[in-house]
Amino acid sequence: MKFDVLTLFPEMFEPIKSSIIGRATKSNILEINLVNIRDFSEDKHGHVDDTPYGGGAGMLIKPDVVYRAYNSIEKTDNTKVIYLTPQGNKLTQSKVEGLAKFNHLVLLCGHYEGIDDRVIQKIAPEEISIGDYVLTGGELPSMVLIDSVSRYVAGVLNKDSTYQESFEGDGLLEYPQYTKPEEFEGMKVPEVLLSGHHANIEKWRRKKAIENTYKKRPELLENAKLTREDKNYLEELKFKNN
Ligand code: 4GX
Repeated sequence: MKFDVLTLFPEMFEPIKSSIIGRATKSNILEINLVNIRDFSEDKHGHVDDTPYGGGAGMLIKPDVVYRAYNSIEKTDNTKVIYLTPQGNKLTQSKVEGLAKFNHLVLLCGHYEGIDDRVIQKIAPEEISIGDYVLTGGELPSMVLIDSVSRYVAGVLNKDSTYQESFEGDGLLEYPQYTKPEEFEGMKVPEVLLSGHHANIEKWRRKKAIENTYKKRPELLENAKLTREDKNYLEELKFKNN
């Protein structure tokens, strides 16, 4: 999978050169190409922004500069162009899964007060927001998108393919996990996890995932994929908590 990132601050992307995403780029499973919008300024001073018509605070990125940067990127029929903005569609896990079906994402990062609207009209990217809060630019949202989408690219995570099907696609929170020591500050690891009885372990984990979701994010249960047995357990929990 290839990501082309259009940004005025390519140096902000150091964090995704470490850890899992860094390893995946080094082994050519992912390609992250940072394109500096400033390189497409034709101004003798390298200016990329200017004041807004009609007045107001701050600076806007000039449309022609962004358009030249955008046109420098080769697209295919499997390319999707995205503009990170608080006005966009929310980046949810199902959105992430959908984006992972493309093999080329072009991410446009605004900064300052944003980008001249005409080039947004011209490019017609999908607008995506990572959440209802205001950041200083689209760089952190781009990194969030790259990180979350990359988890779906084969070979990025070292886990067997059944994991995602059994625990991630169902919209529940995770079950609690434990490692050594067997006792920490007087708290023991649940007995079932030491039993080696895999069917019982799976049942226990499923119940804990449901319990966790019910206690911490009950609204997620509306869209969770629950079996008859899950629903029975949920009713039991509701009864106990009333
Ligand atoms: N989820 N930002 C974009 C620049 C900007 C300003 C005005 C358009 C209009 C954000 C978010 C986010 C901050 C990215 C402002 N663009 N992006 N930037 N939340 O807050 O995606």
